[in-house]
Formats: sequence, structure tokens, C-alpha cells
Amino acid sequence: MTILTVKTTPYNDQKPGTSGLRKRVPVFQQPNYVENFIQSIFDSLEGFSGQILVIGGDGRFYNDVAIQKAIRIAAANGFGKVMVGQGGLLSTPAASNIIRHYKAFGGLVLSASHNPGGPEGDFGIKYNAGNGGPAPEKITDAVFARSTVIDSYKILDTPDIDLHAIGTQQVGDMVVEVIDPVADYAALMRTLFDFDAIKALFASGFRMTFDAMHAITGPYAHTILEDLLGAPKGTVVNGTPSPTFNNGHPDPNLVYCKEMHDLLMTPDGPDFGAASDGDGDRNLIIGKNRFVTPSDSLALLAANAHLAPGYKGGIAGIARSMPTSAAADRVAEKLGVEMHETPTGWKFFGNLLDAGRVTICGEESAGTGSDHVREKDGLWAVLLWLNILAVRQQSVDAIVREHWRSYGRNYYTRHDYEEVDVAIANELVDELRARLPSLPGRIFADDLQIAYADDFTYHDPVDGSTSARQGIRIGFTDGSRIVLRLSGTGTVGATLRVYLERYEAPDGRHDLETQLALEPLIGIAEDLCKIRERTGRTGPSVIT
Ligand code: G16
Repeated sequence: MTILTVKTTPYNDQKPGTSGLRKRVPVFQQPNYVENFIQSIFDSLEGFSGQILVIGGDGRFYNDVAIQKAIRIAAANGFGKVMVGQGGLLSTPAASNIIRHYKAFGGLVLSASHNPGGPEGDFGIKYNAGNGGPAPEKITDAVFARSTVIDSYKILDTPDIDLHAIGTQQVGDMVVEVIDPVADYAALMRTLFDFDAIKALFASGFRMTFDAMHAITGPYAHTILEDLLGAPKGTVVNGTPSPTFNNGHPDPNLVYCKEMHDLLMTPDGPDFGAASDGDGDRNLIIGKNRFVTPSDSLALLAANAHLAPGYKGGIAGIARSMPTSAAADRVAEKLGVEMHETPTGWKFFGNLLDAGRVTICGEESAGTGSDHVREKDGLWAVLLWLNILAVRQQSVDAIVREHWRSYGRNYYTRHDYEEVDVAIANELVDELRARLPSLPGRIFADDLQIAYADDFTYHDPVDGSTSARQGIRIGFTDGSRIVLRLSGTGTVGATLRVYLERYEAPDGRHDLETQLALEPLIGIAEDLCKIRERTGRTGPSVIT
């Protein structure tokens, strides 16, 4: 087996977005595209010689090809060992756990998350650092800079590695260990949650449905929910990972999980419904007759976390991404713990978690997690909900309503305009940004007055770094907010996200339909941004 140094030419589009490099599969299939990017990652790191690299993906189309390349390049660059999930599979939170548990140098997570897969679908590569979390911007910036000038990569000339047999094998000077993707993750969950209480809940007749969306969480959910916690077989549906997600869209929201949502709204439906996405880091939570928004779920989990053994000592603090509703802020205030508002992207939580300043983090984009790993974690959120339900012996709906009565309700929705012409989207954002200084003081819909209007800049309190232009915030004197930003995970055109939020006090009305409750703000957003007018759309592509 010889190490080859292969000449290459740079691509100019390998800038990592919100969460790694995500592109259509045919883009990754271009000659040397994967090789260039992985070599650029390794060229931007120091001190990994002889160390462990974790590799795993969500099993989507091209996962198997990219993993073989990654292992060969890792071997040629001097890693001592690669740990890879059997069949190349690892959920994103499980990969984070493996990196931390085995003190790896870092890891490559191959996924495009909730984006569709298949030959014409999306693929992605993300580097996670030794803390188990997505690389911070200073690394992703260095990777991009390197990718624009790269002229060669190193690769081991070796046949395909067997990723199906658990155990170790030698690949050049490097060891490859194929591991059970589920075992370590399940063991970690056991340390956090009261499995006996959840078992008793299922034994009492509590019924749940978990939609793995033909994606990575199938094997994890079968093992944990059905085998370890005793949920009846059939609780997990769509539980076999498929390279194309069975031609579905593995995004656990009310559009792609509509069937499950509708089932939960029927009198004979189960008590609890949940789903996770392509790579297992997002979650959807629906109780009987009650959809829980991700922002509310974050607040509820933070307020009730002490009911689970892993958090019984309380939480150090909460962090949420800027567009996420302020529901969690009220919980932090009541608990007397730190609250942080970060830019969109799980990578921004890493420093706060490492410094022990926050325990629970969450985002409006269906992600919640804690300091047990450095990624958001879909099944973790489901298990924490189950633990809370087992202890409180109330329905999801009752728990949510009680929460609103104590803290008030943050009505919240996100309107997405997908595949918008990039030039139009940029122009729209630029023009609005230019008008921001003139907005404070303006009054809309008779009584909604703008209190502030800015483009969010984050100052990381741990390492002092600054991230500017993270989304436009328009705040009103009553606490309502309109936030506008461009997605950093789309792969075609631009996706405009409009986030809308209105607060209703504990003694206010909590039973309004969300879109209706936010109607005045939706109108103001259109007045201010003219999205429909400029894009020619009649409405959002997706409402969550
Ligand atoms: C990623 C990030 C999240 C972010 C989400 C949406 O999630 O990890 O932090 O909230 O994308 O980002 P954007 O609004 O820029 O599209 P995932 O689940 O796609 O890895």
C-alpha cells in the first residue's frame, strides 16, 4: 500500500455553511471534490499524527463512497486510527459522543441533515473538533481558505475497506475499527434518564409512535425505545435507514410528518408522537392534540430537566439561537441561571457548553440538546420528554398549558421562501439592512411600535470572537419580533427565513391559532420586506 500525492486544482465553492459543506450529490461527484475538501480540513489542523479520527454518516446516497475516500486520505495523512460506525453509519449526536468518549482528535460527519438524499439529492461533510462539536468559524474559515489554493492531496492506494464486520483491521499504518453505532449512545442515554420510570410508563399502556423517516435514528430508536424501554414493537415506524430516505424528505416538521400529526389529533391516536431527521439531531414532539413548537419544547425541557437523573442537580444555564423564541429566557430568569442568545448554528453553543456556562441549548429549527454531547440530539429530546411524562403523569397538552399559565406564551412561527433567486434575496436583505436605522419609533397596525432594528452581532463571551451579520432583528415595544435571515444550509438558490414572535402574558389568551395570533406581524413583515412582491411568490414554501 503506497501513499500517493495526487495533483489537483481548487474548487471555489467549498465554503462551509451553517453546518459544514452541503451540496447536491453531483457536485460532490466531481473529480477530486471530496478529496480536496477533506485534505483542506486536514491541512487546517495540527497535531493529529497518530490520533483517532471518528467517521460516520447518516447512510444517505454517496455515504459509502465518501467514507472510503475519507479513510484512505486519513491513513495517508498520518492518523493513527479511524473509528467508523458499522456500515458507515453514525447519527450526528452518536458521532459527537464517540469523539468525546474515546478522546478522538476529531471526526468527519457525512450528512446533509434533513435535506433529501439520492443521486440528485444532497450530501454534506462536516468536521467536528475534539470536544465533539462542529468546528468553530476560525477552523471553517481556514478550511475554506485552504480549499481555494489546494494543489495536491495525499491518499493511500488500497482496496475498499470492509465496513460491515465489527472489529479492527489494518489499513497501511493506520488501524480502522468498525464499531456498533448504537451501543455507546444507548449507554450514555441510560446515564441521563430514568429508564425504569419510562419502562413503567410504557407498561401502563402509554402509547407512542416514533417516525425515523427511513433515516439514521431507526436502529437507535428500535434498540432504545422497543428493546430497552419495552415500548411495543411497531412503536418505531420507518425504522430502516435508506440511501434515499425512501424517496422522502427527512425533515421532521408538520409538512413532512403531517400523517403523524393528524393521527395524534384523533381521539384514538397515541399519547405521544415524535420524529427525527436524516442524521438524528433534530426532533419533532407532538402530544395528543398538542404540537409543541421547538422553541416551546426548549423552554419546557429546561424547566423540567431536573426531573431526569442526569439533570437532577439543576442546569447551569440555557442558550438559544437568536431567531428562537424567547420562551426559554423566561425559564432562565425564573431559575436564576445564565441565558445566552447566539447566532444560528450549533457550533456557537460549543464554547458555552465547554465552559460549563450552559447545560441546555436549543433552536427553533427543531434542535435541542445538552452538555452530554456537542450536537443537538433528536432522541435525547424524545427521551427527556418521556422521562418528564413518566414523572409528572400528565399529558403533553396539560404540561404545555400549565407552562403557559406560569410563564406566558410566545406565539411563534417561521415562514420559509425556498429556492429564491440569489440576487433578489441578497438585494432584499441589503436594502432592509440599509433602512434599519430609520425604523425605530415607527408604529404599525395602530399600536405596534418598533423599539429596535439591527443586524445581530454575537460576541462570544468565552473566546471573545465576534460574528457579525447574523440576521436582521426588528423588535417591538410589546416584545414582539420579526427576524429575517438567509439560510446557510440550502443547496439551491437562496432560502429566506422570516421568524415571527409575539408574547402573551400568563393571564392572556393562549388558545389562539398560531397564524391568526401572528397575523398583524405577518402583515408588517410583508410591508417592511416586500418578499412576496419581490419574489413573485404568493406565500411561503413552508410554514413551521
Ligand atoms: C443546522 C444547524 C442549526 C441550524 C439549522 C438551520 O441544522 O446545525 O444550528 O439552526 O441548520 O440553519 P439555516 O437556518 O442556516 O438553514 P442541521 O440539522 O441542518 O444540521
